[in-house]
Amino acid sequence: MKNAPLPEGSRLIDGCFDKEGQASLVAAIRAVVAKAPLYRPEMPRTGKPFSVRMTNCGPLGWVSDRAGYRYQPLHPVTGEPWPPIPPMLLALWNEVSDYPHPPEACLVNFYDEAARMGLHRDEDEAALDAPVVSVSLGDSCLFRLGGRERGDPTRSFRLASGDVFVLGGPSRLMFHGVDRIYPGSSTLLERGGRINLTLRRVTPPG
Ligand code: MD3
Ligand code: FE
Repeated sequence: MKNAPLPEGSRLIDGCFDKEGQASLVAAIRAVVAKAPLYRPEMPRTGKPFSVRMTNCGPLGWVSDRAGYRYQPLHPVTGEPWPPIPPMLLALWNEVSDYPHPPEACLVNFYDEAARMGLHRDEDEAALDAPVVSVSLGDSCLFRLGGRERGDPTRSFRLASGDVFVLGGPSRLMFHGVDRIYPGSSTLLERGGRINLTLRRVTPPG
């Protein structure tokens, strides 16, 4: 059971979505991307482009540009509001988050075979009492989970299509990243690659 060695507050649900559920999610995300196209964010200050392409759905979306990281209600390229979070993802949040308010942002990350994500913490959300709920679709990745400090030891494991990862409590502020994609490890996406969805509560309720 690969759930056993995970830190307190984190829970990996292997195969949470079966093939049919994964296909439904991909269809829902394609509809989101049709309205809010994937774009390539840039690093704060340097403007270095991300290797991951991104979009969002929900009232708020996470963006990065030379000015910094932030949540905002409009797509930075189209200037339009982000489309709503698909009902399937709201249902997932209700099942696994143990949080009594809905998520406000769903960040959609698309990785081609060369994309990766450096070690970082998700700390742009004021509602740090809410977990982050992640869904992996398509090719598997090598995921790295560290500790609360950048230099803490890390452990690596594969996230596969249909896996759901819930990061709450003491795990919420742990460093994490994606070291590599395994091209050809899934047939879910016709042209390959990996999609990661992260559901987030941004603002404290009330
Ligand atoms: C561990 N995404 O979008 S999701 C991100 O696979 C991000 O695209 C990765 O990190 C991806 O910010 C990882 C799993 C995840 C999400 C949030 C976490 C792991 C986490 C927050 C704390 C600790
Ligand atoms: Fe993250």
